[in-house]
Amino acid sequence: MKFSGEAPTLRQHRPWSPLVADTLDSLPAERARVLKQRLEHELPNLRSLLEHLYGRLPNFESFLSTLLVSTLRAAQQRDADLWALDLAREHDPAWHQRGMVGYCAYVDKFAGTLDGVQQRIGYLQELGVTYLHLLPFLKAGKAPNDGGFAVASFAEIEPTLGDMNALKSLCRALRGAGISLCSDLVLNHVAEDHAWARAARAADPSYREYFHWLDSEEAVREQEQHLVQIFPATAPGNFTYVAEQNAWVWTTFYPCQWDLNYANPAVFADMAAAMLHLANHGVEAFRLDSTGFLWKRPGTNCMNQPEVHLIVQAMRSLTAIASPAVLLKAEAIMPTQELPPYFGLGPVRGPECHIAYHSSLMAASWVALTEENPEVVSEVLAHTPDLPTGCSWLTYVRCHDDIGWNVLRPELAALGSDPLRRLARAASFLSGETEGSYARGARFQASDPSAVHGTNGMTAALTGLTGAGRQGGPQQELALQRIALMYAMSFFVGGLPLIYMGDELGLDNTSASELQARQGPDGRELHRPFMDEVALRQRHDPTTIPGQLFGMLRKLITVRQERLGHGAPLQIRPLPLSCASVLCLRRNGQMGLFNFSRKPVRVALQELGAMPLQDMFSGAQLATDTLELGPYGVAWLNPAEHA
Ligand code: OTU
Repeated sequence: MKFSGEAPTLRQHRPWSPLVADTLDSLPAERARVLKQRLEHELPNLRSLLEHLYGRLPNFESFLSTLLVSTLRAAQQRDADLWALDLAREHDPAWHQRGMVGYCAYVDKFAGTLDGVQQRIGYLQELGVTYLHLLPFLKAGKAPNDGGFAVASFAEIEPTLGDMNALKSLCRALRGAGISLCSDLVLNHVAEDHAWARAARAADPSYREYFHWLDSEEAVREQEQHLVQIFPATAPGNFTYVAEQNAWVWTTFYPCQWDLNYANPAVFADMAAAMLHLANHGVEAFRLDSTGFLWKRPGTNCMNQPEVHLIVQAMRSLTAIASPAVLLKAEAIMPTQELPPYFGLGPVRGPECHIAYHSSLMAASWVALTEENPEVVSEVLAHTPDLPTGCSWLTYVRCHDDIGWNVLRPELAALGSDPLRRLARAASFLSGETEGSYARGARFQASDPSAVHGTNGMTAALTGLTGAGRQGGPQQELALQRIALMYAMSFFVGGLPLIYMGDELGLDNTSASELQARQGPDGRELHRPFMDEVALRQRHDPTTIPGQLFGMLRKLITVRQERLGHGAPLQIRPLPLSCASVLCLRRNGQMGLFNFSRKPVRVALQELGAMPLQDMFSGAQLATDTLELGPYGVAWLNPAEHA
């Protein structure tokens, strides 16, 4: 591992402490043998990562030793089926790269409770889902709690959703159905009513050190100059005054979310333990929430600091010891060029996350849709690096958050356009403000008229399906084609494409009455509707909108599984075509064509190079020398040797 230009120190591999040796000795022989091997493999790197973070502390050796002991204990407690899964996946690191398909939902909105989700496994299987991200289900702070992203206990389930046994049972049932459960791991902050925050508020000195404090208004003002605002309208500022302490605690997001201080090794150790505990309940993937914010360096914007990668790589190393079946997924909503480090490709080299959200690609696809021109998508993909073996992009059309626009600034600037103007145009179109716009979204955090922040709304609302009135007709047809286009692109590019709950049935935005009933003013509730049971029952009826969308996604999933190669590393390259509205992507040898315009187009096959070509959806070989793409039309093509 290299870090901040220091010469790599050649470190004599020290044996582990007597405490670690005793722990190993106390384990059943077979587990001890495997764990010893894993420890031998991981420890040099893990030690070096942690030394960079905490090596200056006098008790470093005992910290490391305690951490290793608790990691070994976690491995010891792993159920036999999970232990077996660990062994299998250790020898097959590409296990998650064979056409995995994700689905993301709130437990209550999808199925009421964790048990309810278990009842819906058949539905997920029918759709073809193999990865289920359930939005926060751990015990949350008192409402409003940022949709559960203010966690009050990492070892308890939100009581209205179930308990830890229900989680375990759900994970096992999902696993039996070939579906991996992903849980959020909200690493950056805890709820103000989490025990750590309560103890800190009550002046417990060791818990005070779990957080970041500033002791004057000047210090707050000074620091704010360097920081961004995540929720400028509903939660301005990054600090919250705590009267009991007569000090300001760092709160990047809502005031009820206290940022953890990772300079304190106890924070790292507690969060690692929380992660391994959840993994032992059967969680197979962690969505590392707000990963970019974990390390504060005064005088900087405190985003994407090198230490973030030391922390995440150390977490990865602990899972490699105690639960190697587990995937780590970075939720770093950052410009494209900031993302490679989350795969361990930055200055701190080494295994890090398996998966990361490609939010620039998502945002770019919406700009492209509004401009009826995919130029921005091409620009984003041109700057998207190939990934190391075992790593993939998570691609998506919508999620529970807004579409954040500012990640696209670098690409728009590179295209020579005024980023603010262009993003403002897309945002105004999608919120339905632009004359003639089909969209029914809404602006998010739009307090500053000179800035552009994000856009809310379900896919159906943003693509014109809602606006078309659900009475049939050409506008509805166009909207359905837009949805198919957006998902087809996501499925073509992604190692892990994610379906956001409701999109498979074309659900509209949360209703006005429901929005009113919900606590808190957060505009993102607009795209957090409850599952519509009527729509769900219509999914097999192709004369209905739910039937058409469900069928369309099923088709994408099957064709992707059967015809699109899954080999890693995956290379996605845009291929310029003479027709400006068509995005042409090469995926290893295969091609995806996406017409972002409502006008039908013809593409001369000659421009694509390879011949003959097979249409993956119909299975037929293309017989003519031009390819017709209808309004928002899509084609996935195989060169003959793949066919
Ligand atoms: C994440 O979001 C979650 O996805 C949000 O739902 C939470 O509110 C937030 O963390 C706090 O836990 O910072 O790096 O809409 O894109 O807040 C990613 C803004 C984040 C989100 C942003 C985000």
